[in-house]
Amino acid sequence: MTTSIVRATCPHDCPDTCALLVTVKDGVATEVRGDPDHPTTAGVLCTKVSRYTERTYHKDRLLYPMKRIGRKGEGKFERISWDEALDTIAARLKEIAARNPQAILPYSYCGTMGLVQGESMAARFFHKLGASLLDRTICSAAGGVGYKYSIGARIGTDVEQFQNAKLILIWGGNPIASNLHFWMRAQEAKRRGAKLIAIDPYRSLTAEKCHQHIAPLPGTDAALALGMMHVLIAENLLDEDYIARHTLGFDQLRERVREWTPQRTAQTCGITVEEVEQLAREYGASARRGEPVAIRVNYGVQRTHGGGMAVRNIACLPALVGAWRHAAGGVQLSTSDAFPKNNQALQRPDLLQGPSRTINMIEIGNALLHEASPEFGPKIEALVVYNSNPVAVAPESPKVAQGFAREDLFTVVLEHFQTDTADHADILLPATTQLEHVDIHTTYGHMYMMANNAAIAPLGEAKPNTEVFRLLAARMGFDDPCFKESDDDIAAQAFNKDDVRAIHFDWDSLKQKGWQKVNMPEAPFADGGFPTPSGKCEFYCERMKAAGLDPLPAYVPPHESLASSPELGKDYPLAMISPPARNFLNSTFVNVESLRNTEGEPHLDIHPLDAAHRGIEDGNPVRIFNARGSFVAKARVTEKARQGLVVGLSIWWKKLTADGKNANEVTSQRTTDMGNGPTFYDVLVQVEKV
Ligand SMILES: Nc1nc2c(c(=O)[nH]1)N[C@H]1C(S)=C(S)[C@@H](COP(=O)(O)OP(=O)(O)OC[C@H]3O[C@@H](n4cnc5c(=O)[nH]c(N)nc54)[C@H](O)[C@@H]3O)O[C@H]1N2
Ligand SMILES: Nc1nc2c(c(=O)[nH]1)N[C@H]1C(S)=C(S)[C@@H](COP(=O)(O)OP(=O)(O)OC[C@H]3O[C@@H](n4cnc5c(=O)[nH]c(N)nc54)[C@H](O)[C@@H]3O)O[C@H]1N2
Ligand SMILES: [Mo]
Repeated sequence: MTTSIVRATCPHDCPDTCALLVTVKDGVATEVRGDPDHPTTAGVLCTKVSRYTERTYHKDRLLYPMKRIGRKGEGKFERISWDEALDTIAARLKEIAARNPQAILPYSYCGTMGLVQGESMAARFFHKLGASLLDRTICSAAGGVGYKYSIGARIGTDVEQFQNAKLILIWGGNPIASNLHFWMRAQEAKRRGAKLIAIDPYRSLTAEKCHQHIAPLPGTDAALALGMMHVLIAENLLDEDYIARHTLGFDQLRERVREWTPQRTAQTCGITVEEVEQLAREYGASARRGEPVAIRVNYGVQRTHGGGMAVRNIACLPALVGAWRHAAGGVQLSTSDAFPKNNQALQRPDLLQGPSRTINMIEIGNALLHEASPEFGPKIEALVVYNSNPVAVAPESPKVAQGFAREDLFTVVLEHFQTDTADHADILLPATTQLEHVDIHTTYGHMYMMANNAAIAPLGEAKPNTEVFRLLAARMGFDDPCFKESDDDIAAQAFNKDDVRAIHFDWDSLKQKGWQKVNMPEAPFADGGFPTPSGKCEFYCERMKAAGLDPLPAYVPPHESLASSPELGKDYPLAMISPPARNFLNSTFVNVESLRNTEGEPHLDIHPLDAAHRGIEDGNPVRIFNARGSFVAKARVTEKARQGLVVGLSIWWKKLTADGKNANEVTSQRTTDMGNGPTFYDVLVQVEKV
């Protein structure tokens, strides 16, 4: 028996991007462990990924190409050869492209975060074809834009510093579920005497374990940050020297926040005046004492109409109190911009021969149902889906499902499993998992470049995404040399080596070592140097003005809330959010029995008073509905959900629920104030006993 240990990387859409050690015995992966030497992984994996072999060798893995033999969505397929599959696809794409290539749309997101199996060969293929472009906004677009307006780039406090902080605000995140290796640092900080405060409308697993939990109404975080600024300024809890040297627009900011009294803030956010004042005082006073104060702002704050502005406002707070002076102070949203990714080489946008239209992925429901028009362009005739499960994850699912059910739509899906989306494919192609292919990764939660070696041979006839697009490119007659590059060739081009951050990057040695930190200063803004046009933290932002936005921190209310849409609130008086369940990764892992059994079935957490009012008792099946749709879940009557809020942890596969529906039946396709992002947590519903 031969046994080897292969260095790999967790491919999932999670800030932690763990370093893995895969044990392989006679060609079979028997165990996946966290690398004890990798500083952030520290030998620890989440429950999901420690079960990675269970997913890889799952009895339902797609192992052969198939073609549809039933109705769309019915899930009936028949095995075909790769030649037949690829010939069919190439013939259809050629025929459509001859009329108008923009009638073809690729749809992908972060099933794998790998730069090779994500947007490399696939992007080259669709650029060369001249297909419609996809605006990949479904997750982090709003916050990313807002953060950059304030501090210039998606960089911030290094996760490896958080254990040294004295106060940590965990704002709109549930790291026990979604950012475990940050949580390990936060717990270490707690052991060393730090205070942890969770800001979350829901008493999440994380909020339960913090010293304090403040529960504002969804979509009101921008107001809470304004109220904090008001108190910090009114009570002079400021770092005047830092403000003078490294910020822009303090005087205008002072004027702006004058109106955001603790009373007004408390009323807007649905919390108490004391909570507003005490939060600001604690933050400002701790910084005043020279202690590192840190904010981990996560994605929960940016899934409502004003999500961009909320992140922008929060990103202004550290500069006011001089928190950036410490390596363990400041704020982290994402570390994505720490990596000098060479998108030009990976994706070859230059292959696109003319301008193409862009479709926003969160509006896929509307887009698929759109007829041709001068503004819209051609009707979508073909859809190629990889690394994503839009029928389960995209908002306003009734429209998405209706679009995918169109008999005149030609749909190709590359997948590991027969997901809700795969059920609608005309041609379904088996994809390799991370254990079966090569990749290179950046991360959005730490600062290591990560390598993934293939641990085992592909199962069945599965192929990497890259190989599928290589083979299709050959059939389409695309002869640019870039369509012949191997996965290793592509990985070797992933980073711009002229950039000081990755000057030491070398693919061969990265593959050997598994990971390598980028060159970044420990305390990135201790001496200012923000990557904004002014070089300062921009309280006043000219770029926002140019984009038609308020150039100062402001409050953008939700599209749907009792305060902002009282008419709608009469019929649908409850706010609904649907954040990730701990044992799922978006809709990935829902079909792994051991994990699904731990989650049980779809639940709806509802406050005792809201439940009593509707005659709902714990355990009752309830129907959650609004004008867009409805779904059924089992009520959990609990004070974890604040009054006026219901919570349905997600994202369930529709076909694995009792009624074949999930929380996205009721979410909307409306977008955020910045970045055209989604508003998954900006939803009013009504709930009734069934
Ligand atoms: N186990 C697990 N881990 C994951 C994922 C998963 O599905 N499962 N998904 C991954 C992905 S793609 C992402 S983007 C991240 C997301 O992970 P996070 O950044 O943690 O974001 P969310 O899970 O969307 O929401 C986190 C918390 O925000 C709260 N929240 C909702 N609305 C608001 C609001 O308006 N204001 C405030 N302050 N809080 C609000 C929710 O109640 C929730 O507890 O996690 C990644 N990690
Ligand atoms: N209601 C509600 N909806 C949400 C959210 C929410 O909080 N609430 N969160 C949103 C967020 S933050 C995000 S990021 C999106 C996530 O949406 P998606 O990125 O679509 O994520 P998943 O649902 O995990 O689907 C990824 C699919 O890719 C497949 N896959 C993985 N690796 C590979 C590969 O190498 N090749 C191929 N071909 N396929 C692969 C997996 O099997 C899986 O089915 O969902 C969004 N939708
Ligand atoms: Mo996400």
